[in-house]
Amino acid sequence: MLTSLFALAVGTAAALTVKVTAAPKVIAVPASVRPLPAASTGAASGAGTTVPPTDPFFAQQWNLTQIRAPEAWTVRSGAPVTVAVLDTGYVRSDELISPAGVSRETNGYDFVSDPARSGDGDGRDADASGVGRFAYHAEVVANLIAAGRDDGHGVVGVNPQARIVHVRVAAEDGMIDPQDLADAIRWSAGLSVPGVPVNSHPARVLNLSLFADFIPLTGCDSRVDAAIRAVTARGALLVVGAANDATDASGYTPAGCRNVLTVTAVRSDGRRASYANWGPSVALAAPGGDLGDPKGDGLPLLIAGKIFLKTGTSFAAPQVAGVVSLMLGVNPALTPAQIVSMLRASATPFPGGACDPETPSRTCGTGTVNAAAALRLAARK
Ligand SMILES: [Ca+2]
Ligand SMILES: [Ca+2]
Repeated sequence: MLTSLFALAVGTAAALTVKVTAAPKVIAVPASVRPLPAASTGAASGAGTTVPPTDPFFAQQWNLTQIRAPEAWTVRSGAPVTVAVLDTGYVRSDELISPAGVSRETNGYDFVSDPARSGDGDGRDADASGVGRFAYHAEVVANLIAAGRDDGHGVVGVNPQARIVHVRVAAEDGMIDPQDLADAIRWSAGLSVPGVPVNSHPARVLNLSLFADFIPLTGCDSRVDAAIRAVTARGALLVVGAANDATDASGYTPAGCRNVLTVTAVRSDGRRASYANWGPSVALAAPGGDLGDPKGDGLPLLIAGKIFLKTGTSFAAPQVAGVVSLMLGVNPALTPAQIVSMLRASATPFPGGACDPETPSRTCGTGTVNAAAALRLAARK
C-alpha cells in the first residue's frame, strides 16, 4: 500500500531521506512577549501602507524582505481572499484571530478516508482538525500565508488579511491517499464531491505543500491530474512545493503536474537550497532557507506561539500562495494562466542568472518571487 500514498514534504537539508523534521531548533520563546499594538497601522483593506509591522518577530522574517513583501504592502496591505490549505488539517492559530476575536480560519473538511490511519477514529468527516506529530505543518503554512500584523504577537503573513480554509488530506502518519487528495482539490475549489457537503468557503488559491514519494517516480497521478484540470477550468490555481529530494521535480505529484504553479526553495542569497528539487516543471522560487549554508538561514516559523528555524519547499510555496491571494485581491478577474505568467515575468532574476551556478542545468524557474512587482502587474491588467 505504501506505493499508493504520498508523503508530506516537510524536509530539511539534513533530512533528504527522512522527510520529516524531528526536532526543530528553538530560537526564542515569545509567549510572554506582547508589545503594544501600533496606534495606527494604515492596514485597512484596499489601502497600502508604508508603516513596518510591529509584530515582535517581523525583524527576523528575512524572507519577507527577499520577496519584497513590505514593498508590496505599499500597494495593498492585505486582501480578504480565501486560500485553501490542503495539508495536515485545522489547528487553531492565534495569528488568524483578530484582537477583537474574529477568526480568519475555517475548519474545512477531513478527507482522510482510512480509519486505520486517520488518528481520529473514523474516516471522512466535517472536522478537519489535525492529529498527531505532523499537525503543526498546516499551522506553519497558514501562518506563512496569513498571519495577522500589528496584533501584538508573533509574525506577519504575506497577506495578513487572507482567509484560510483547512482541508485535511494527510493522515496521522503524514501520508496521503491520492484519491483523498483528488477529492480534496475539487472540494476546495467548490466542486461537488460525492458524500461531502459543498464547501461554503470555496478558494481560488490552493496551497499544496506535499508531494508523492513514489519510487520510481511515475509522473502526475491521473486522479490528481483530472482534479487539477477541473479546478483550473473553474479559475483556481494550485501552488505546490517542488519537494525536497534535490532532484528533478518533473516526476512528482503534484509538482510535475500540468496547470500547477510549482515553487522550489532558495537560500537568503538567492541560490537553490541544497535539498530543493529543480527542473523544467519548476515555475519560480521562494525563500525556503538552508541550515547547511554558511549563513545557516533557516526560515523563522511560528508554531503554537513559538519561533522555530526550519527549511523546505513546504514553506516556500505558501509565500507564493500569499502573493497570489494579494494579486486576486487587487484584480479578481485574473485567470490562473495570467497569474502564473505575471509571477514568472516579475520574478527577481537569480544572481548571475542561475540558481545553481555549479550545475546550471538544475533550473529553478525564472527567479525568486517578487511580490511587489507581481502586485503592480496584477493591478495594471
Ligand atoms: Ca475523520
Ligand atoms: Ca502577528
